[in-house]
Amino acid sequence: MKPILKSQDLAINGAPPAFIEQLHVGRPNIGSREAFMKYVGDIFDRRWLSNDGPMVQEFERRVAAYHGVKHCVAMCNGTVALEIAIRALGLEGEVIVPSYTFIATAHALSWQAITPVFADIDPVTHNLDPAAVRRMITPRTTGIIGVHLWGRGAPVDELQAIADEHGLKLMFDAAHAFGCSYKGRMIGNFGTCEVLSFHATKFFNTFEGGAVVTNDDELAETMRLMRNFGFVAMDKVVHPGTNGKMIEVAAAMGLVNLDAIDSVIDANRRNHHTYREALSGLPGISLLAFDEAERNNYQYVVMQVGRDCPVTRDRIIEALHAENIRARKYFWPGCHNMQPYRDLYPHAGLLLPNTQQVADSVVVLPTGTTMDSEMVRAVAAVIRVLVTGRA
Ligand code: T4K
Repeated sequence: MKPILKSQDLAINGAPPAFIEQLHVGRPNIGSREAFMKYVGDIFDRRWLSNDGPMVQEFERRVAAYHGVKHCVAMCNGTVALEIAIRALGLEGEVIVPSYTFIATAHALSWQAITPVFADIDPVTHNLDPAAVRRMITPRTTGIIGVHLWGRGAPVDELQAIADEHGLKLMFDAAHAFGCSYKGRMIGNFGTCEVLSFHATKFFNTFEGGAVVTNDDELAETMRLMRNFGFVAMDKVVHPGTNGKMIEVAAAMGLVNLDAIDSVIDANRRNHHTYREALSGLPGISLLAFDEAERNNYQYVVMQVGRDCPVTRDRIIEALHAENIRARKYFWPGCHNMQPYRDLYPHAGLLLPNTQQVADSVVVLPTGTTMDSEMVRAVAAVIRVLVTGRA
């Protein structure tokens, strides 16, 4: 598709928007380069690159303190952190998850021969619908993994009540929820444990990385063993395990980015509010809101295209891409429609009407520290022209 706008339509103070080249969902936020280089120098001087080094230990302490949780067990990425948490909790058989999530939530189960059973979401919150979770429980169900989608808390209390009633384990995929709160309490304190992702595209990154945060001493100890092949001491393995360790240079990036976190959240908040203002009044266009009484990271700007919008969601995506604005259809088409799971559940769509509807309507727009208000208004201008036919 050709760009729908000529560059002068988007000109700001007469200048064409060269920055349009760079607008991606998931552009990494990067803290002080000088501080990072200094840390790398320290790592080289110590010649300690991995295996529970001092940077990783410091990073774990700071992440745990930030979330007000007893333990942070840092890992090489969020997917391995999910796998280790699932195994440490002893999940097996079937585990209930949303289909409307990144594929890693489902893969972390099926990779361990556990069947992910997809429950529908609430069309307003995009999080698991507790009534749908209840409907999916069978004698083989051993647990529930809630996802705090977009950083907005899943219905923790309702899911905990279901888990207690049926003797199920409850954990959360909190990959989107670093630094967020639910009912005033920081994420990290819900279920038996919660899993964070620090992937490059997350608002807080360690290049690649993840962690399990928990208040359960025994579980934390088991996961520490599991991420390092089960070694308890030199030449002594006491538990089955894998290589899930975070490396020192990743922890250094994490420390630098922790120092910058307030300014990143400020930029995301500002961008979110600018989008809200710039997109207001467009027919069929709405922006997912954050509860300002909670702590939010605002890392995802989630626009929904309703049936009353004169243009379709896919046409909007196409037009944005033609302008080099790499908006995303997260998490279309839903895990249940991805090859490995579509074959497993050919009729899952019948049980997941809200998942289908939300997955078909979402456009995630670029944000983060690489964008300022002018850029946000330029992205909104493309959408406005498309929807109204006027600049
Ligand atoms: N659970 C949930 C709910 C998750 O969302 C995720 C990850 C996980 C679990 C698993 O955690 P990790 O194992 O990943 O730690 C991206 C990320 O790869 C993935 O981490 C993330 N969720 C997901 C939401 O987004 P893609 O397929 O969109 O990635 P990709 O390569 O298309 O990158 C997205 C955009 O970011 C591109 O337009 C370019 C830009 N980008 C990307 C990278 C890596 C950059 O500008 N710089 C970069 O370095 O999955």
